[in-house]
Amino acid sequence: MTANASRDITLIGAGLVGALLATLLAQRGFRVRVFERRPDPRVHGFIGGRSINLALAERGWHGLRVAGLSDAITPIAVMMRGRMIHDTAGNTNLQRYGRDDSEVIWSVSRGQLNCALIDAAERAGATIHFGQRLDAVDWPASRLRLQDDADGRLREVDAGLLVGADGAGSALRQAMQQVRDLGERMEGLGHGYKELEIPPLAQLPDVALTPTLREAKARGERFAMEPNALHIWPRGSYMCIALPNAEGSFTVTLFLPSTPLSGDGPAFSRLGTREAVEQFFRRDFADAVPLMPDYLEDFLRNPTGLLATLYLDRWHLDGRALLVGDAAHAIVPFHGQGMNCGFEDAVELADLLAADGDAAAVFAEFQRRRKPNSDAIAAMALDNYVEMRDRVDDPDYLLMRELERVLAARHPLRYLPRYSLVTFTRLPYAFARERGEHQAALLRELVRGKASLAEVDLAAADAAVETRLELLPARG
Ligand code: FAD
Ligand code: 8R5
Repeated sequence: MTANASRDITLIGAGLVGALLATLLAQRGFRVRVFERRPDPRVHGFIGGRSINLALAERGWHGLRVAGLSDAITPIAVMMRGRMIHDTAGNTNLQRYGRDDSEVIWSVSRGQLNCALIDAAERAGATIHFGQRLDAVDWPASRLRLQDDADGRLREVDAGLLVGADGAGSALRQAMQQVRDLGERMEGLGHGYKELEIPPLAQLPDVALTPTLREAKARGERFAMEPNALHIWPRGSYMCIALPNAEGSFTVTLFLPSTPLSGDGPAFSRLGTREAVEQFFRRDFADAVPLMPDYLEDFLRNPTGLLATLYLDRWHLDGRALLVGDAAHAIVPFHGQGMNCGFEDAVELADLLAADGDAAAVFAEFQRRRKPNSDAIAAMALDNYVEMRDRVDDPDYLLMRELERVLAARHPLRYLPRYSLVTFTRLPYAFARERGEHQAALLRELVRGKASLAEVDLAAADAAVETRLELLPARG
């Protein structure tokens, strides 16, 4: 081994997490080599990524800040202040996420974000080999087999220290499983998703528009709905959401059971024809239909995405290989935290590797620190599906949210809603989950049998907060 062996790192995957990690490691003096299956998205456009935009929150921004990239991303991000709830009659209502505009989330284009991260990795000195798919690992010989995606040719290179950021279907994970049982468990949700689009206002024909929207279009407004919100059409056991894109469109996602939950419940399995899809959308999403001129074609043409949580007992093969991001802990999307969590992984790993040359010790410590937190966000993401699709328009829930805001304002050092802990702080996810449980138990007791905030005994609520909730750690 050369003296510098431990400063050489091979990454598999230049997706969001791999490209950020490559940047952070190169900035810390590591020699970083990345193999990415897809062609260079800066040359060939962004392919294979079905989603057009993602929600970026504090944990994600922190990763970008550490890499020196936040100033490059800010101009392409669209602020989302809260949830815009669309009821079946087409009425809308904005529920703010935070106290003010300092507590918001941001919609960014996946393609632009990935390209910016790849540029940064190369600027920092990393070498990215595009069109190179990891095919297999020869562990005894410490060799990687790669396949060139253009001509299908196989080649072998030295493995070195391996980090897999190759996503939920990780090839490195599969190769690791051949020599060590990682305790993999994939839990399907039984729901899938379909992506549709609301184009920019200028592209919508006047006949489809309400008089108000027609005027907005004539004034040159870009968006067909409120741009600074995450739109939700909650419908009980399913929902649609929409996130704004900077150029004026929205990416709409329908989340729906794969097969019916009840006799007459809607499901992807029942939406095989144009007529069925049209009937379903006209009944449940009537206000969105006029804004989606191509939704029937898109629905029938676009693939149905699958939703699952991936759990592993082990993320590493002693000091030889480690999994990060979705390759280690893919989660369901309902908290918008998959990338945010993966960026936390990247920062934590880069810091650990920079501080200690013993890869086996670093990988074990990484898993020890991150696994409780990825388990916690996996569970909270599952909870948030029920909240988004079923509870956001329920009176009991709204009363709890109202009381929660009052308590958070009266006790800023003790009470912070779980959504805020996850989204606006960098306190560990496991802490957010535990604190969230205590706060939820307290809220449930305080609103039991109450119909409005006026009936809640605030003095008793204050006392309960003071005695039962410890002071929060300084916001990390
Ligand atoms: P990926 O981004 O999947 O990157 C993996 C990379 O590895 C890819 O570039 C792939 O080509 C490459 N690769 C795969 N196999 C090989 C191989 N054999 N050899 C070489 N390279 C390989 N998260 C949020 O925080 N907020 C959101 O709003 C949000 N919205 C989402 C919307 C959609 C539609 C989806 C699907 C996910 C969303 N997520 C969101 C989750 C987020 O996309 C993931 O958590 C994040 O991309 C994980 O990053 P990653 O680098 O681990 O994996
Ligand atoms: N991922 C998101 C949230 C929480 C919003 C809230 C939810 C689409 C496939 Cl479903 C979803 C959120 O609680 O009000 N923040 O960010 C992103 C989400 O879905 C993404 C766009 C998605 C996978 C399809």
